[in-house]
Amino acid sequence: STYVLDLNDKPSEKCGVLNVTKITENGKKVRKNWASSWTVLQGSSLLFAKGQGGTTSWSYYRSSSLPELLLSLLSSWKRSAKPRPAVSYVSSAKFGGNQSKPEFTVDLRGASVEWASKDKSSKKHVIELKTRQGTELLIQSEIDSVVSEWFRALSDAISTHAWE
Ligand code: I3S
Repeated sequence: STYVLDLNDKPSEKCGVLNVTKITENGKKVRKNWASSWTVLQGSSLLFAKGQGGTTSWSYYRSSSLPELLLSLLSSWKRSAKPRPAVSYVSSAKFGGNQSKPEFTVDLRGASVEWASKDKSSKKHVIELKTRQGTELLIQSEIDSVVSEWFRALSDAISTHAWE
């Protein structure tokens, strides 16, 4: 698990488990579907991999294969101008007998984050992320410090990549 902390030392490279739901997709409102997702921020990309069952994501976290997975993911992103098959690393990887399921990636260039207003969710510590493509996500954790760190990391990533 210390490997994960190493990655998290870099402001725009961060990973962890968050509760996530889309509320809008391509400008159209969609039904909320809160799910626990393994979340990776790398540069201007935010990737969500949904675990099967609530504990799957934590089993990655503890897995010794995680650093290799993330490093291959990160180096593949860095190598290719267009970050195309990054998700396949996640989809082909098995940890502790559980198979991960790639959900989606979000392009943070031109996106915005704010603290979600009360009418968006009854939950505490909710970030609202809006992409330029018209997708809106709510991102939440019961642990307020976790959400605060993500708020800062996402804001940093958005401003760093704003002019790309
Ligand atoms: O914004 P809403 O519609 O109150 O969101 C709640 C619903 O999505 C609810 O599921 P149903 O669609 O089966 O009613 C979820 O269980 C809730 O978690 C949602 O609200 P919160 O306040 O938790 O985001």
